[in-house]
Amino acid sequence: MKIGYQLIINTYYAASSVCFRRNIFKSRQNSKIMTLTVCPYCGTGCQIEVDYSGDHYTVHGYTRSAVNEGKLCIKGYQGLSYASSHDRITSPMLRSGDTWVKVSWDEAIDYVVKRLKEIRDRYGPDAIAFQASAKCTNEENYLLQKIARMIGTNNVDHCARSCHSSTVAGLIRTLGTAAATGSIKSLKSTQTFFVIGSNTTEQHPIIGTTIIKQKKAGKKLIVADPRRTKLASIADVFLQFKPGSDVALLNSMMFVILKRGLIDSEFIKSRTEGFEAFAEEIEKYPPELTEQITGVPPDLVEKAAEIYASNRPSAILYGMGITQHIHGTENVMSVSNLALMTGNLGRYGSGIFPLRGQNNVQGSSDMGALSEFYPGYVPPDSPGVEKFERIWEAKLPRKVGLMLSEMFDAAIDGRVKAIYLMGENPVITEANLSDVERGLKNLELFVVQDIFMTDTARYAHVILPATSALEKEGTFTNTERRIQRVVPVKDPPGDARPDWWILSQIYSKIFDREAYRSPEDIFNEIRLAIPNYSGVRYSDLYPDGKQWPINDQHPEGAEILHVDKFARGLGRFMAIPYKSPSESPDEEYPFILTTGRNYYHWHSGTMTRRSEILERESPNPYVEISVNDAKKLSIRNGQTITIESRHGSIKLPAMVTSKIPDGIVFVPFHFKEARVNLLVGENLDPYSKIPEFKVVAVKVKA
Ligand SMILES: Nc1nc2c(c(=O)[nH]1)N[C@H]1C(S)=C(S)[C@@H](COP(=O)(O)OP(=O)(O)OC[C@H]3O[C@@H](n4cnc5c(=O)[nH]c(N)nc54)[C@H](O)[C@@H]3O)O[C@H]1N2
Ligand SMILES: Nc1nc2c(c(=O)[nH]1)N[C@H]1C(S)=C(S)[C@@H](COP(=O)(O)OP(=O)(O)OC[C@H]3O[C@@H](n4cnc5c(=O)[nH]c(N)nc54)[C@H](O)[C@@H]3O)O[C@H]1N2
Ligand code: SF4
Ligand SMILES: [Mo]
Repeated sequence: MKIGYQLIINTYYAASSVCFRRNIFKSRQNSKIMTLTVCPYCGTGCQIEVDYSGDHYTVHGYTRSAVNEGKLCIKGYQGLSYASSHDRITSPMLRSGDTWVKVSWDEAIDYVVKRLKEIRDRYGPDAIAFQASAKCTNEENYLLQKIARMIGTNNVDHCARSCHSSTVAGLIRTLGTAAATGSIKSLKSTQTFFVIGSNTTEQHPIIGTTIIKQKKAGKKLIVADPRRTKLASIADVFLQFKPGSDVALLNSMMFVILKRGLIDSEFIKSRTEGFEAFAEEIEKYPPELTEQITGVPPDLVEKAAEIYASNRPSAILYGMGITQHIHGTENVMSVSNLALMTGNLGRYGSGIFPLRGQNNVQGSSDMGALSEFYPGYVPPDSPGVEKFERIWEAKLPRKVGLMLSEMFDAAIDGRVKAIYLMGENPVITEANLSDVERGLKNLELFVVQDIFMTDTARYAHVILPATSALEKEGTFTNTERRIQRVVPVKDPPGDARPDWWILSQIYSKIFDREAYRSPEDIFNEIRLAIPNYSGVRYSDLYPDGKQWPINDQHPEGAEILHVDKFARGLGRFMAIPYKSPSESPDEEYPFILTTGRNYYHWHSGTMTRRSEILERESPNPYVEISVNDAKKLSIRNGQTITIESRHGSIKLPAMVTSKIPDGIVFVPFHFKEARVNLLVGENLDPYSKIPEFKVVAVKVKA
């Protein structure tokens, strides 16, 4: 029986030299005391209630949550067991030859501080690079970027580079803010969903469920994806198109909207700029012509355009199919054009939803764990940096730093001598893997702060054991800008310590400053640093989170952005011509490889592959190939085949499926047994430096 929710006060939480008391929201359900926290997986940010006792997790969705209303996907229910896995790292370690020896925290931290100072003094601050983590809290990311910048370098970045960096580059140019413009709740008022390059039911399942429910209630659904996703199979219009041809497809939809007079002229006149040059560009994309590029029949483009523009409010939801291209930023700006010309911004139920991937990638970006932005998206060369010089009492660097995708090359050619990496696993997840490994081997200092001995950690000189999201305090910001409290539900294993505590010790010793006492202590500084976070107290974020901006104008936060005016003033149209991807199929490499994810696993698999149930559902690597192509190449379902690109080759079992069209193969990047990023080259988007994970020319050999 559920007895209901209550506040259990004075829960005691200790981390070595720091001890503090917290008010923690608990409920008694049956005989268990459930702790309210946030799911550590995707950017949806579902609130979960967890009990961990007797080596077993009981998990419920929090029914009062504005995000998930009690629902969870399989990773929320079955994916938490990684935290109690027997092979967590439990002690700091220093390399000694080919192995590592356990040391005390004092020894490990003194060593890291001494080596960082030596390298800075010898080679300059830009010889050090920091990799932050969207798995970690806002407070932890804020602290890591602060350390980097106080050392004197903007070489600090994280996995947003491989993910939504093109969203940041694109939407800041067109709207002024790079975040979802509406709330998850507002999608209940959406009349038309346009899902492009997002496998929502597998990658943001709770948002996917909302779309399915709304579709069943009579709302319209358009899906654009090279693969027949679950949403594609129930869509009113499915635009199955060639990977990398998004701009041509979007321009042709906009051509139809313009020709049929379905634009919102009043909105364009009063709230936007640049329409004429943009309109001139899309004139060149009649659907009959773009069919040669996209492969989509003109009548489908016309139908999609008409539904999107006339059944308003319409919302565009997009993912990596849009962002992970050498034209990722232009794809994003194209999406923005479509919403602007139809007035689908600033109104409830409309909007643009870049579905943020990691649990805290929105927050890590807000915190300035990006080499081109200080906290709150302040560029390094702008006068805004003076504020940080005041708050941090330090002289700060003014030139853009190295991006994640550039750090390994810089390690190869010796510009970077030390990398401090927190919570990333680039040896599986970065593009152009052979260069990543060459770079890591070349470093004088490589510090890895993780919860497991990852494939990347094997290159480390120092390993620092962190606590997981289930063992620490702080805040995550989800895909709808909701800042939510993360609360410990179990004790950390061995001598693992929270990331914020480790960073705070290093900060205190490098700069001879007082260490932070708690995540709340750091959050209070974040409020001073970032205007969008300024108006909320840490204690007011629990049990319900709040959506930024939270400031004097929006004391309770804001569900919808750009209501009266855009963050940059006027919304800006961009004229975007279609350009082909960096690799196209040819005689030698006749297939297009596109990469991504599945429902059960998470990125490099360090977390989900430790869950017996998730691993049972998806135990092996695989490559999806069409029934026709398999027949032509005499490939049987399950047969091990070779996929080879200009950059490398892997062997893995074939999954013969009608989900994928002829000429395209798909490989999820979760499996270290078949690292697909050995096949992905070094081509980057010029604005955002995101790698082209979605289009690689390959050959397939039986
Ligand atoms: N289960 C699970 N969930 C996750 C993750 C995970 O690893 N596992 N990762 C999280 C993270 S960090 C992220 S960023 C999100 C990513 O979430 P998504 O973006 O939804 O995931 P992807 O599988 O990378 O790609 C999405 C879709 O893009 C399509 N696509 C491929 N090429 C193109 C193209 O050229 N154009 C278009 N329009 N579409 C194309 C693919 O067929 C795929 O259906 O998921 C988050 N959620
Ligand atoms: N081919 C291909 N490659 C891709 C993509 C693709 O679509 N195709 N997608 C890209 C995208 S969108 C993303 S976001 C990246 C993801 O790339 P990564 O961020 O490198 O992937 P993860 O496996 O999530 O790595 C997170 C690491 O953090 C550790 N960790 C978990 N919790 C904590 C914690 O609390 N503290 C600390 N210190 N560590 C913790 C985990 O053990 C793991 O090692 O991959 C990119 N790579
Ligand atoms: S949808 Fe995302 S946040 Fe919600 S339970 Fe699933 S993985 Fe966790
Ligand atoms: Mo991501």
